[in-house]
Amino acid sequence: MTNIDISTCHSLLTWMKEQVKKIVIITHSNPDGDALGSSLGLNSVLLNAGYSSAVVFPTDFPPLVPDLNKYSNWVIYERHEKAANQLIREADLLFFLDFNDLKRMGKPAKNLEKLSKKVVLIDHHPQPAIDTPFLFSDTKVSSTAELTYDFVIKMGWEEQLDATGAIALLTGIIADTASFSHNARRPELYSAVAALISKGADQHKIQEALFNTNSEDRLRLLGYALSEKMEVFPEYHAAIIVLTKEELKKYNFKTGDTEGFVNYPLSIKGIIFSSFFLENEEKIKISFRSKGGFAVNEFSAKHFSGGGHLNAAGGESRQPLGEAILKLKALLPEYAEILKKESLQEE
Ligand SMILES: [Mn+2]
Repeated sequence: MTNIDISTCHSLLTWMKEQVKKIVIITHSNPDGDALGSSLGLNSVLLNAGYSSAVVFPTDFPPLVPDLNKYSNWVIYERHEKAANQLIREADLLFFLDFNDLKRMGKPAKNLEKLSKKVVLIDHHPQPAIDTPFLFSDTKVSSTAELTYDFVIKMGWEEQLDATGAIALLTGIIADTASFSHNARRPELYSAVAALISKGADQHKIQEALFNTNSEDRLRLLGYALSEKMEVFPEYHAAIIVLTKEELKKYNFKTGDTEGFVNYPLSIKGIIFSSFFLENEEKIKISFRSKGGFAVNEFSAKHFSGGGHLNAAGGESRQPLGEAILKLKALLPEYAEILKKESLQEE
């Protein structure tokens, strides 16, 4: 069971049938596999259901969904601002997917408030800060894509979900669970996966598009990061990886190359808290991951102006890199007790 409320679906559907022709789906900036998969999947269903629907992606993205050329009606805002704004202006209804706060949308959000459009939110991040009667928010599901699948079924669009839509939705699920390794305990998830595979989603193809796309530079950067730049603090069940501007340059860094690096230290037995510092142009981007109940979203909000999920969060620092790292290291003793407790739970 998800939080997709059937009576809310019914009232939405009645209203859509009467009043809605044009729809725009918007997801968060720097869309990940779940943002892409859920948006393209829902768009495919809406097109098949006869709506004039399109996706606006705030920024560019890597080709994480297989056969991207099979998907029609999507535009990247930062590249085609005029066309995207026109779509948004003319839309009768907006879908917001995979984010809980307009801030995550970036530029396309700037005109939205004065347009005062009707919005449907489908998302799995905690504490949605978007005010709409059509709120489908559920933090226990694996991904927005899983929630979108349930939404599609409850809206009565099962027949409109074809192989193309199913591939996109399954991509979102596999991306956000890292191949069913986290947020993947609920049996309902596997019913959704079974249905998507029956519809023609090829999970092997999805794995290839998501995970086997390393460039030689990226793989060498990963090797370097793990062998030379990872510090492990067994007494705090924690590890830190730091990459500087110069190091990124040496390995011809391209955006996205360090995606997932933060997860590797968690594969060390006993490590339940991992931090990754990336020195960017004007600030330091930080990623946090944890296992069990250690809430990295709270940790990040408190100390590194960030937030996110319980076990996966982002943050930033405008201090010099050395100072930001010292700050984190100095915090570890404060959290020693809870880290120890959580590490015992994981054994
Ligand atoms: Mn997601």
